Amino acid sequence: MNGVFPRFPVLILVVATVAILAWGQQKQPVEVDPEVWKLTFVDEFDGGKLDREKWNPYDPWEVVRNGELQGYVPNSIFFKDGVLRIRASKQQSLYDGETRAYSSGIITTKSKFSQKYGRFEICCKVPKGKGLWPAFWMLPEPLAWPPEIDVMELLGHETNVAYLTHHWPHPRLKDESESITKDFKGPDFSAGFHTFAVEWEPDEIRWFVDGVQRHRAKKQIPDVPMFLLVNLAVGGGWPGNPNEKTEFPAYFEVDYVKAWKKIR
Ligand SMILES: [Ca+2]
Repeated sequence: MNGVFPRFPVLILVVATVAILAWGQQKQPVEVDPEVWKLTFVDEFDGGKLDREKWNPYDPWEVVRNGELQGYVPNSIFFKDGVLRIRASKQQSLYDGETRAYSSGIITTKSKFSQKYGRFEICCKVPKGKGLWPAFWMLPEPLAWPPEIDVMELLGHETNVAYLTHHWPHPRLKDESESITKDFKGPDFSAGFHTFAVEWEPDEIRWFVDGVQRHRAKKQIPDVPMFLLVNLAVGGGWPGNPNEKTEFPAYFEVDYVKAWKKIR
C-alpha cells in the first residue's frame, strides 16, 4: 500500500496537466460524420489575403449600433500562418458619417454564401481585455433582423464565458427581438484555439463548444437562409467600453470557418 499511495497524486497531476494543455491549445478540426453532414463552405484562411469570392470586409448595415465605438474598415483584416486576424486598434476611422475612436474589422458572406439549416463552425482564439466583443453569428439573406443566430459571442473581460444565443421577432414590437442566451462557462478561451458550432435544424438548434453540446433551443427556430458574420466589436452597452488596461491592438484570430448541410 505504501508503495502505491505516493504515486497516486503525481499520476493525477500529470493527467490533469495534459488535459488542460490539450484543451488550451486545441487547434484541431472537430470530427464531423461525412455520412450525415456534407461540407458546403470552407475557408481555412491559408491564402494570405481575404478570399473575396467568399467574404466581404464590410458591415452589412454600415451604421453604428449597440453604442459600439469602432468603425469597421477593411484594413483591419490580416493573415498569419493560415490564421485570419481581425485587429481592433485605437486608430480613428470614418464610419457611418462620423469619426470613430477605434478601428476594427468584420467579414461576412452576405450575397456570397447563405444557407437554411446546417452545421456552422468556427475555430478561433479570442482577445482578452475590457470592451472587446468578438462574435461568430448569422443573419437572414436578404439582410433583415431579427432572426439572428449567435454561434458564439464573448466579452474580453470574462473570456471563460461563451454566450450562445438565438433571437426571433418580438411578437408585438416592430424591429425588436426576443432571445434566449446560454452563458457557458468553460476554460479561458483567450488562451488558445477553440471550436464553436451550431447544428441548426427545422425544429432545433444545438450549440457545441469544442465538440461538446452546451445548449439547445427547441422554439422559435429561424426558417430563412442566413449568411455568416465574423467580427470584433469595441465597446458598447453590453461589453462596456475599454479601460486603461485594455491592450491595443487586439486580435480576434480565426483558424477556419466551415459549414455543412445535413444529407440524412
Ligand atoms: Ca487555418
